Amino acid sequence: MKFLYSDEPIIAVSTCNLAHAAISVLRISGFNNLSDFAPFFEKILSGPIEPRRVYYTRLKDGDHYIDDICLTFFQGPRSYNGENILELTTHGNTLNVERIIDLFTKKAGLRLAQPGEFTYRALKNQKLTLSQVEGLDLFLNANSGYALDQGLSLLSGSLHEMYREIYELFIKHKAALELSIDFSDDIGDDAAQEQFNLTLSALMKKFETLKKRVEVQGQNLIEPEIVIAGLPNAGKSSLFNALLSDDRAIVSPIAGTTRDYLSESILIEGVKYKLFDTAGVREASDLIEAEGVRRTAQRLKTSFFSILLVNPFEMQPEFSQLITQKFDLILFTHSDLPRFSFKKDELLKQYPNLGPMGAVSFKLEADLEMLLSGINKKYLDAISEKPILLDRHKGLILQINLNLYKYNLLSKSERDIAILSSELNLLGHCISELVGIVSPDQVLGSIFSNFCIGK
Ligand SMILES: Nc1nc2c(ncn2[C@@H]2O[C@H](COP(=O)(O)OP(=O)(O)OP(=O)(O)O)[C@@H](O)[C@H]2O)c(=O)[nH]1
Ligand SMILES: [Mg+2]
Repeated sequence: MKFLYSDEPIIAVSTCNLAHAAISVLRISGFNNLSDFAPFFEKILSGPIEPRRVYYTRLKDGDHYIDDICLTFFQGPRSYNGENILELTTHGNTLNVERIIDLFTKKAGLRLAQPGEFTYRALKNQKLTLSQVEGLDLFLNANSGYALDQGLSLLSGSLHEMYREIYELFIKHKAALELSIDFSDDIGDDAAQEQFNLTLSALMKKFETLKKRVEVQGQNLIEPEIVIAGLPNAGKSSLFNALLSDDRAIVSPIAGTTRDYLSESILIEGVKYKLFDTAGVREASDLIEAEGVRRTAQRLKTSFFSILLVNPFEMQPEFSQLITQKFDLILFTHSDLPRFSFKKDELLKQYPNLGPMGAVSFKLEADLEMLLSGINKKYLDAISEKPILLDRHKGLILQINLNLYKYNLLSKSERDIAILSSELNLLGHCISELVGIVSPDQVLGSIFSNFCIGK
């Protein structure tokens, strides 16, 4: 976060850096005089450049013709971040883009922007609140349609509106409390009390709908993880490869082939998950394997969807310990082998709990669809209540809930206005943080660390 206090003019590529992209957008921000750039553009720009109009021109380095470009000028404060911004649409070849950046940094006194620096300036110039910045981050890094929608909703849509409404209701209530302290003689105790009650119940009612959206589930839906676990030789890596349609993990009949977890992205019904193949759980023969087994347990704890694979032909004593964890699905592998039913029944007698937990025999090719639709169903169920995705927001909403509850109780019994005011201030602090009006430095660092250069 070196850039926090800098306002030098900066430049960066704002489109993704694809080697063969047709076009690329470069942004220059924070300069004072547009005319400083005149030597870089050809004569058609001899007239004044009107803001928000696109101009086609030729970029040059002295007499050297560099590229045909389009440029648009956004005059601060009416721009994305409140500063003067010049957007250049150039041809996308990365070499070309690097040459243009080089030209402006070496000959126009611009500095290469750091990740998130454009948006940080938008926050600093109050063009965006902190919550909107987080919404933008969610939108840009979304792993599903739901996350895209929520990112947008935070950026400028209904969720942003709801936060603002809660903030405004809070301000109205604060005013009602002050009215009852300072002006009850003028308007009368009853009228002041009525104002107090009305504004508080409006705030609580509005907040109730928001609160429901953090109570629905505890899993990480921003980057949901699917974890395949089981004893060695259960067929975990085989399933992992089959789901990815790729020979990504080594499969072998030697127990303990996978010694640490592997992960890959997988797209299921428009949602990007992280799929994990883990080390088989058993009494480890060395330190590395022991670490692998410990990591399996860790992955299971944070998983969105966990699958236990059971090969009834290869049991180990550690199985009893493994099944104390909660799995979304238990699958029997090796169902193509003779004596499978016999082995499975034998196992179910020993572990009767496996049956009711939904264990099914599994034929790799045939049942992948069933497995994928089970995962998708869980995701759809999880988002049906429109959960809030961002942890900072979830934490603040729960904190506001607690403060509001305490404040409401106090307001019914406490006659000491000083105590009531101080409780209301605590509540106000949390609500301001949720709306993003207060921007504590510690949250800024973690939010902006996610941003790419050029945003
Ligand atoms: N017949 C049969 N063989 C299977 C099935 N699933 C996996 N295998 C075989 O079982 C052996 C072990 O499979 P893996 O996928 O490597 O098992 P794993 O659970 O990853 O094992 P570790 O990495 O050692 O923990 C390999 O030889 C696979 O080809 C199945 O459903 N039927
Ligand atoms: Mg394996």
